[in-house]
Amino acid sequence: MEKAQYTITAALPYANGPLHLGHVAGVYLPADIFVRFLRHKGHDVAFICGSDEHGAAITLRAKKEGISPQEIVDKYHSVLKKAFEDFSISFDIFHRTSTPIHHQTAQDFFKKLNEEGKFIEQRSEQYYDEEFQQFLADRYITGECPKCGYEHAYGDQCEKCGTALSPLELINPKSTLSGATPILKETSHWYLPMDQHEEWLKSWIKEGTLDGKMHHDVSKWRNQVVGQCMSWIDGGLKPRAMTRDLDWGVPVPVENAEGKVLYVWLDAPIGYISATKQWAIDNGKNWGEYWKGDRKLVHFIGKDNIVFHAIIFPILLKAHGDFVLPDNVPASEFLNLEGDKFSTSRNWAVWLHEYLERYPDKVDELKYTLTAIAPESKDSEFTWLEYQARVNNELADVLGNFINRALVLAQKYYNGKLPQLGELTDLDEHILEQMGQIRPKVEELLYKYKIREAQSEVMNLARLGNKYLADTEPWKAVKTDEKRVETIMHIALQITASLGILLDPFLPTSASKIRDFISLKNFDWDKAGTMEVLDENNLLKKPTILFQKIEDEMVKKEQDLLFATKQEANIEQEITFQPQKEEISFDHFMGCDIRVGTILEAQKVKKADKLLQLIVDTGLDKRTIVSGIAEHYAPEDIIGKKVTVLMNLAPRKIRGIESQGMILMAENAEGKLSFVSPEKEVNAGSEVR
Ligand code: B3M
Ligand code: ZN
Repeated sequence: MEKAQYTITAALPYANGPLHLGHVAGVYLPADIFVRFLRHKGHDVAFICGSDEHGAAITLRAKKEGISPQEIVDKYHSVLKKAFEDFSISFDIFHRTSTPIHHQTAQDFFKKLNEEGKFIEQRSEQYYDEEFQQFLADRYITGECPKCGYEHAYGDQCEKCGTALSPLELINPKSTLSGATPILKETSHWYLPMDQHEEWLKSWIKEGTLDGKMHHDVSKWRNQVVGQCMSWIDGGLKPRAMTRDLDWGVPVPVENAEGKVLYVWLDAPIGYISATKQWAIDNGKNWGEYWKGDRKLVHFIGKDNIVFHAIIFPILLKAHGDFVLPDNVPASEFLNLEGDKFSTSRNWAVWLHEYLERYPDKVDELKYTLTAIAPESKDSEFTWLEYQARVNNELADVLGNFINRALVLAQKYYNGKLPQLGELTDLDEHILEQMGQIRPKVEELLYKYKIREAQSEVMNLARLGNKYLADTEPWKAVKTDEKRVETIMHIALQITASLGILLDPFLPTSASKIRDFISLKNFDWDKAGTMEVLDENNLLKKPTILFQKIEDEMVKKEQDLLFATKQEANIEQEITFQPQKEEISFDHFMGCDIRVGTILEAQKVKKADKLLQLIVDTGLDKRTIVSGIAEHYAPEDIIGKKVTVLMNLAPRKIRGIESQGMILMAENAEGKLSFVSPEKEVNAGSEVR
């Protein structure tokens, strides 16, 4: 049977910032593992990615950094490209959507659809900033969310309650350019009538059929992807504008469309096609083969991109007619970080390029951890403690330990030559059988996009090896039965060799080190798990340590770094202040009698968690005040404290106790209370004004 041929894409990251571990764990790493595996299985594969250099994501960033959009995309394209290279993500090409070949490809695509009447041109009123003389793209408008009242909702979405919005729904809209209220102005756009595509989409998503024929295996699609698509479709698809009034992007290739560009979500996925074209030119291939016929097109993405890859782009591809539709859209859920969502704006992130700068020789340690916790079917979380535990307990203690033991013993007993396989015991037979089952299981899981489980299955081989050595104890047996030890070591070394193969998609650097230790040059994936990977010609070298343990210091350092940014972010962004109160007259203020008092006694008020009953020396008298500070101060800690007292507040009964005045407290954003105490020594009774 012909081997399936694949075109694998990974979401084009916006060239407006660096990558964090969430992007890596959800999209780029699983895609890379899958591709490396396919290549080993002999499938023809193109692995396509690039930076997404259009849309408001770019222009807003440019505005923020005070440089041009071109400078922004140049800067971040290189940052992204380098990070991917340093992390050994094996794209065949990492392209850019600002290139002429992309603009041409996207425009041709649009033109064909437009000429064939696949779009609907429609006039409508849209927000326009008069000062900047510019129509406002969704992200350029903020206002109050009609659902939850959040005041800084965007024109396309409220980030507080998650509701998808259109700019016209915002209450009190404001332009983010000038801050002014935008006016409505008529403009015209090209709409994709998505509603006309509901029927075929339904059976394509649900049954995997297209034009009555089997198209793909739905059982391999992740539940959340099918679920999200069906809820969009069942909710009724609406026509969606495929053009925007913006001065950054691919110009709409139609006369009299000045100032209009293609919608970024039209142009970006076409970026997969233009990147393939460039790659084909560079490598003497025919790009068309990668987008036609029986090709399996697979999009690795994050869950926030599902609708674009599983509904909108398929509609466009089908309407165009020359292309295959995706065979699968493995979308991941989100990765969280130390108990909180990754957030670029709050700098709550571990940035890939920074990790790689700090730990250039710990690439596989990060790959392993991220795959082990990959958010394949539900959200998951990265913590530095887990990273340490995974590296120390699994990579170092299981994998590294096994490889090291096997190779050190091979040096000691056989000078680096492979000993003969002799007669097999029942235990050996059992081990061989288990070894043989691992590769097929790994393959089955990978073909189903269960990458996390596949990695753990490969680790089972290392576990098996460790257990085999622990059970057979060759270091003891060598004293009594050398022949037996030859067989044990032969098996252990074949396991080592199989690990050098099966680990390769997941941990390419370490796998290649292992293969170097055993001089394994012919890489034959299909032999993994058999007794035929190594023979007498393989020289077994002295191993070096594969994985250093992660010290507590490193964990502490990383945690501190992270939490320091959180504190900064709190100070800068999260505190919102109450607006100033209405003006009062001086006399009005002088009407308040405020003095310094000393707390003489304090006790909890029964059955009231929040209240303390205080006796306060006010200079004038010793009076009882009931204060709601019991959650912030213990009675015994505050005796003798100087505090500020509002004296002439009308007395009132609280829990049956008459309170004569009020202790003034400072309250922070989290509701923490603190006494307001004189900074120098002053007597009780001193007036405050
Ligand atoms: N740049 C959005 C994102 O990074 C977008 C993906 C494009 S894939 C064609 O989430
Ligand atoms: Zn809202």
